[in-house]
Amino acid sequence: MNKLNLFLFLLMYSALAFSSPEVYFISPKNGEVVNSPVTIKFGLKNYGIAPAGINFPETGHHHLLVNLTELPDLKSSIPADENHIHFGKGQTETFLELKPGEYSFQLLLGDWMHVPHNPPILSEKIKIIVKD
Ligand SMILES: [Cu+2]
Repeated sequence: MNKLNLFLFLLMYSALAFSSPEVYFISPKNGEVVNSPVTIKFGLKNYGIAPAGINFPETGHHHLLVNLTELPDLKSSIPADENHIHFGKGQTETFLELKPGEYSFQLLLGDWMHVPHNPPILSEKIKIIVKD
């Protein structure tokens, strides 16, 4: 490796090492009024997706938190119920049948055992309205 290549390698490596993971909603957007079924698309930067059960560094799978007032315990497995939806096959989008009303959504990445990372990789909380 010549000096220029070594320099570029170090530059790219440090850019990767210092970019923190980010999880976010591609759609819907905060405040959006939508029809049911609602298409929800998950975005993830600077991190990888792996299905539940696959232990690979710097990966995880999505969890959709619906209408939660408090986050689940970030040190243990994320519960699985209608308010904590797991995407353990590595899905990056879903369709939800929802009754009309206001909903809050938040994304939380979990590791191969469904435990949030440290520090947690958590999206902004968005609110949407499902039309009649
Ligand atoms: Cu999970």
